Amino acid sequence: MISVRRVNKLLLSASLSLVIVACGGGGSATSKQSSSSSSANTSSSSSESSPSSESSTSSSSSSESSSSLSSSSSSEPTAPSLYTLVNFPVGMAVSAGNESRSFLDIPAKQSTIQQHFNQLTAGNIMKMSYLHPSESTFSYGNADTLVNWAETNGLTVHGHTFIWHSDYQVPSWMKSYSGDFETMLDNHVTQIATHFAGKLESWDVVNEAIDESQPNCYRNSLFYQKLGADYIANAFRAADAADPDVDLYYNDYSTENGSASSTKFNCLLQLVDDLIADGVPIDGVGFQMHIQIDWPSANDIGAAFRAIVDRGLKVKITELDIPVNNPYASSAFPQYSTYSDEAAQLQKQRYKDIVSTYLDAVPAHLRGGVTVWGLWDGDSWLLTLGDRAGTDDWPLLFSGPANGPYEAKPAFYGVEEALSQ
Ligand code: 9MR
Repeated sequence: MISVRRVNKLLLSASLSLVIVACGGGGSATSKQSSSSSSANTSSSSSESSPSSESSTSSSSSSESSSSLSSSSSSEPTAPSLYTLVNFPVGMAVSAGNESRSFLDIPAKQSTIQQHFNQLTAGNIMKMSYLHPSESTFSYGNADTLVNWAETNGLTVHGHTFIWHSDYQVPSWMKSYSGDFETMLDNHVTQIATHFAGKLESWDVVNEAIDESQPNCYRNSLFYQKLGADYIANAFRAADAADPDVDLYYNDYSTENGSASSTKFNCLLQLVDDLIADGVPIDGVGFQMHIQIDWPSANDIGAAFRAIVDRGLKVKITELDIPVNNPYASSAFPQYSTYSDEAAQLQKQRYKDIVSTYLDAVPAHLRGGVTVWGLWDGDSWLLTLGDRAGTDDWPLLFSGPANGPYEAKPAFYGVEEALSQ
C-alpha cells in the first residue's frame, strides 16, 4: 500500500534526478550531500571530536567526567564524519533561541555538529507555544535564525512540531479559545507551514496523539476534546496544502516495540491505516526512540519499522537516546553508577544494533533519517526527567565539558560502525 502523496513525490524526485543528471550536476548546491561520495564539510579536521586528540576533561559534573572512557575511546579510530557515510539525514536536536546551552552560543557545538550531522531539529523552539504565543502573533525570529544557520552551513531542518498535547507547550490562549477551534487550528498549521515553506526537509505534523490506555487509542488532549480524531487528518491536509514538497510525519514514543502484543504499536498501525484509507497526505512515521539499553529487542524494533515500510511510508528515527541504566530492568540486569568501560561497550553495541536494524528494515528510498536527541550527555532531557532527574545515565554520543571540546564516546563509534556497513 503506497500513499498517493508518496507516489507523487517519488515521481517528482525521479524527474528532478533526471534533470540533475542531464545537467551534469551533482546535487543541491546548498545542502550537504549525505553520501559517501561527498566530501562536503569534511575538510574541517576530524580531530574536533577525535578521542585521540582531546584531553579528557575532569569536572565535578558526572556527565563531564567520563574519565573511564579514555582507555576504550583512545583505542578507537579517528572519528569520521557520520553524515558522509550514508544517503539519508543524520540529525541532531539542539537548544537555540533563549534556551540555555543554545548551540548558537557555543562555537564547539557548532563545529561538532557541522562535522558529523547534516540535519537539525529544534529541541523546543519550534513548538506551538514558541511559534504562536498569542492568537494573532506568530514569533519566528529564533526559529528563522536556526533555519538560516542550517541553510548557511549546508544542513537541512526537520520541523518539530505543529501540534503537541503537552500542557507546557500548548499556548495558554489556545486552551481558552472560544471561537471556531477547527478553523483556528487549521490556521495555526497553515501559517507556520507557509512561513517555512520550501525551507524545511520535513515536519512532525502531530506529536504523541496516541494513548494506548484509551479504548479508541486517542489521547484525550485539548485537540481531541474539541475536534475528535479529525484534528490529525486536518493538520496533515493543511500542512500539505501550504508546503506540498515537505515530508509530513506522524511522531510518537514507545511505538518502536513492534511485537504483536504491543497495544501502543497496534494503535499506531490503526492510526496510520485510517489516515491512508482516508487519503490523508502522510509521508512517514517518526519513531522517537527514547529507548532502554535492553528494551525493546532489536527484532521487535525491526518489526515496527517493517510494518511502516509495508505501508509505503518513510521511517524516521526522530529522537534517539539510550541511557546505560534501565530503571525498570530486572534486578539481574547491571546498573552502572559510573560510565565504566563495560557500560560504554554495552551502550556502543546497543547504538550499533539500533542503526543496523534501521538499515536492515528500511529500504533506502524510505529512510527519513536518524536523529539523536542532544549532542553530549549533559544536554539530555533525561537529566530533568521525573525520578531520573539529576541521575546521569550517559545517554548520548559525546561527552563534555559543556562548552566543548566534545569527545566521541564508544556509542558514537557504534553508530559509525553501523553506518559504515
Ligand atoms: O527535550 C525537550 C525538553 O527540553 C523539553 O523541556 C520538553 C518539553 O517541551 O520536551 C523535550 O522534548 C520532547 C519532544 O519534544 C517530544 N518527545 C519527547 C521529548 C522528551 O521529552
